[in-house]
Amino acid sequence: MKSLHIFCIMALSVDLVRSSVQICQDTNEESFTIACGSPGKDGLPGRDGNVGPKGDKGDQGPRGITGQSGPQGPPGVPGERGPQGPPGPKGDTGDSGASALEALKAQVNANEQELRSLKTALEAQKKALFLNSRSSGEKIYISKDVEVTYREAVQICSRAGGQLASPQNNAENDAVLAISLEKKKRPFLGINDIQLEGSFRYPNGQAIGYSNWYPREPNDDYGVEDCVEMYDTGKWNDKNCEEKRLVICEFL
Ligand code: MAN
Ligand code: CA
Ligand code: CA
Repeated sequence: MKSLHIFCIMALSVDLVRSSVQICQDTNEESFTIACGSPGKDGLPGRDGNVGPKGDKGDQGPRGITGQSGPQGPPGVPGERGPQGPPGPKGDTGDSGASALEALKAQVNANEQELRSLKTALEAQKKALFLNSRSSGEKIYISKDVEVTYREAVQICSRAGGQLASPQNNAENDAVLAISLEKKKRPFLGINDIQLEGSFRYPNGQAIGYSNWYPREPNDDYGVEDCVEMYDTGKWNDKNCEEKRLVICEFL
């Protein structure tokens, strides 16, 4: 059988040229059986073979010479419009125009009512401010009807956006006096000599340019008087800052 195989392979090398030898694949054995009879008729074309294994990657070719880039080309033609998408989900039922108008009218009415009550409140505030404040020139003085230490009084006025009353002329002194008489309480002024004994200054640290001391004041009694109170005559007396006096703030 082996010798026949060898013989046939030899014959194949000669006979393939003449196409006179039929090569058939035996599906059971992994070998080819070559029938070496007289040449028959050509058979039907065989089935395509299986795809062979992938070959090795080839070597990289030589790098090309970089050419100069040419001018930019014209913009491309716009693409065709895509197909229309499916219709979206149905929207919520909208208000009718009439009910929207009613809602708007109700809102306007509510706004008008709020405006009326704000105006009323503003008038009341103006009245209260007029009754509780005194103005002199640019300054407005307003009292918080409480008696506290100097430090607390400074805090109250500062938090309100003003400062402790510091009259700089007779008119301003009179405005502060009017509030003091109305409240029947002596106020503390913002003026003090806390920083340097005998050197009275405004809250901003500037030396005072106006004073209205009671006779023989300031006397720094017991060496503890660095704040200033106003008597019911409008005259000033230096006093212990730990005493409690009326709060009168000034606003510019
Ligand atoms: C008290 C205090 C002092 C003031 C004298 C005036 O002792 O009010 O501040 O200077 O009276 O006699
Ligand atoms: Ca003093
Ligand atoms: Ca004094």
